[in-house]
Amino acid sequence: MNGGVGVARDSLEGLVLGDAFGQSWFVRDAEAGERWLAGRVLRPGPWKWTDDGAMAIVLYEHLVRYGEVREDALAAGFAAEYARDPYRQYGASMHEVLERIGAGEGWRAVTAEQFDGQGSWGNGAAMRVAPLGAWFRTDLAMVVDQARRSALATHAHPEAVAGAVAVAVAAALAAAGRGGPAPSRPEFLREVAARVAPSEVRTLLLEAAALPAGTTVRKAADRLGSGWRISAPDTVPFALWCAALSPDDLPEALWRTVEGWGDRDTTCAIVGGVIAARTSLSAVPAQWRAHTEAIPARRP
Ligand code: F2R
Ligand code: MG
Repeated sequence: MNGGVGVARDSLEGLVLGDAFGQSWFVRDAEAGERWLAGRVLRPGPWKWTDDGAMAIVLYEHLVRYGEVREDALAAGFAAEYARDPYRQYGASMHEVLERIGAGEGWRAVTAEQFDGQGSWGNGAAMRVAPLGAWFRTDLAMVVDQARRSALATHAHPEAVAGAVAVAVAAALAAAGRGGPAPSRPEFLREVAARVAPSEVRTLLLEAAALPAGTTVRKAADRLGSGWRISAPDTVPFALWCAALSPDDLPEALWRTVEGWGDRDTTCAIVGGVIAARTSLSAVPAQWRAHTEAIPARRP
């Protein structure tokens, strides 16, 4: 199914922009960072995207090529991209996972062995998946199935899969709602949670939905986490709560998301991918786009 290259491409561009913007906020001087953020002073460019962008580009190009997730080819595609440029701040376990897959080992065995046989519950499967949700936006059952498959190529733990499903569903709902009014934050988060298997990710999505109107970003980050553990549960519910703060204003949502600090390239990548699926990048200031490292032309 070709669910819409254009909408998925918008989501990819939003994800890459969010990743690069968030990454620019890893500043050495935390006090100065707070001041710059309060004054909304952009960090100097260029803003380089990281593993979030690198893996999302691979996944998007995979969908353009095959129209669906083919796990063997996707795992090989991630490994090939890693071999081309391993210096994109990949998660710690991904170095071994992608090197071994690149060397010809089967992805199922390699991913299942990580962390003493638990598999990774990192946020790496969730950070790259929004364009897939946009791609399959007319069929939520398909979104869930395809997101699951895309996650398992690198992350065997059910929490990582749940995080990827949640983000993909959120992007699908955002894309499907283009041109119409956005749902309320609790409605949106509950609708996402309804498609996610029982997990800590789902429990925290429902907790996010129950946070009262007027909850500050800091308070939400305290309750939900903001990626300090680099896990799917402490990243995805917070990021989707942030995406629902201003679903029609991508720059505003990214400013607010950084207020949670934490894993800011990844929370911003998720927010960017979800909101741009609905809004495109039309309201993003030219300077932001000029600062952001370009997405390379399609590779064979
Ligand atoms: N913070 C990063 N990358 C670290 C860069 C360090 C350094 N500069 C370098 O290059 O080496 N950001 C990126 O990592 C996140 C995505 O991570 P992903 O792909 O899920 O990787 P990983 O390693 O599988 O999981 C992340 C960490 O979570 C903990 N963890 C996961 N599963 C666990 C388990 N079953 N038991 C215990 N801990 C588990 C580990 O600490 C993992 O390293 C994104 O933020 C991306 O931008
Ligand atoms: Mg990153």
